[in-house]
Amino acid sequence: MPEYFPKIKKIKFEGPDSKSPLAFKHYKAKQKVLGKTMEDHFRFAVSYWHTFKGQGMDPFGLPTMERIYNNSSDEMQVAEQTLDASFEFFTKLGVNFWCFHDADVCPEASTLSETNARLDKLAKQAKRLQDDTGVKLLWGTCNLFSNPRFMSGAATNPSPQVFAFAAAKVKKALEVTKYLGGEGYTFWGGREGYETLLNTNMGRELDHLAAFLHMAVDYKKEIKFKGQFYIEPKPKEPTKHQYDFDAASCYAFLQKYDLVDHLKLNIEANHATLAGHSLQHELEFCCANGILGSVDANRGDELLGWDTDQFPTNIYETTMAMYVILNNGGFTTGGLNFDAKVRRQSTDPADLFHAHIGAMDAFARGLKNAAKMIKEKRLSKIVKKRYAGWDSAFGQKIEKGKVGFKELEIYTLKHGEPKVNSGQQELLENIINDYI
Ligand code: XLS
Ligand code: NI
Ligand code: NI
Repeated sequence: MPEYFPKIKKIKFEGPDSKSPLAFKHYKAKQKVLGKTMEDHFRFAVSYWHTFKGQGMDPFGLPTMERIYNNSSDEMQVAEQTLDASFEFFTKLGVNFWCFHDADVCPEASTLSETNARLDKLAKQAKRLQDDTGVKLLWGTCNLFSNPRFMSGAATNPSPQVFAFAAAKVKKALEVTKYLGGEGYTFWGGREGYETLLNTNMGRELDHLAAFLHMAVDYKKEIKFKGQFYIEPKPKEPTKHQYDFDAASCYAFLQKYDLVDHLKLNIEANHATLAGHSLQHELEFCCANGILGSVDANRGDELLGWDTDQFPTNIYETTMAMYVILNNGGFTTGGLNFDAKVRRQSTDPADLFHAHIGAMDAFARGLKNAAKMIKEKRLSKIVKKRYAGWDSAFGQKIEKGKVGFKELEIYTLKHGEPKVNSGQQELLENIINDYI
């Protein structure tokens, strides 16, 4: 097999003093933190679409990135070369997982059955590469947004024929994900939303989306696919309004349609900020409701209002994210998938490595910081104290539903004005900075 990244050797841990751009300074796969190796904490995954199919196109310009694996006019040959190149990349980088959409790996043919036959062929190759390298599939997914047939949505399309086409695609994607031993499967509502309410029957579309997910749940059972289903919130882009707006609206949707037991959430940092939240907020919401599944690790740009999908580099953010994730017991089926792309001007193959190395190091630092915060309990003690009143006999009576408005009025008339306590935000912010 030819080498596709001949200038790059296996990336090693060299420690914080290393000046080598192609080495880890903080991420050491086998190093234990809070009793678990870093690789097991993170379960890092590379996303196939950005890293191997992204070529620097934007709405104003053509691709900027040349890759040797694209050097053929035969699209199946390109697909096969790209798969080989990707596993060389995963191995050299030292990540244990990958994620892909059917359409990233497999160029669509003119009929569904031909496309499926192509996908089978490529899945076989992927399986062989997985077996050879030990790299596993964190989750698979289906692209229901690029082809023009999906311009008005997939499960929420006004046409039942498009709904059926989408169902057939997801059916196949589930089979392939199962075949590859995928630990999960993600539903991101590519164009499940609307551009204008003038032509949209929102209630009907939501019912259809739920029906679609129920069919997926049924089929999952039928084929005995054991992976975890995820739904990935995003408020806008490509449509003006996406139904899976944020974690809270996904949760309400899942509850209404009796799907909570079947789907957890895949939270993406840049989608959180597009929804006017922080990544930490979205994670915390999921933990509070027992629905955290996996994370698409990236970041947006503070000054741009779209999904820039940049690699995470902000240590403050990785620290707070890991703090929430660790406090929730860490990942089980999920992991950290770098749903991120290098900038359009970062045209060297080496830039793909720099991007991932930087992101993995940023998370390693976040993990070490968060572990120290958890061990030292400076933050959690203050939070615990802030709510201590609820642990008293009086607070417990309320929490356990033993008193109502009448008793609380009697109590208040007797005890008068409650004492107010400082929220100590600045103190807490200073404590965090002690760890960064
Ligand atoms: C796009 C989404 C997408 C999903 C997978 O914004 O993040 O990449 O993660 O379909
Ligand atoms: Ni994503
Ligand atoms: Ni995104």
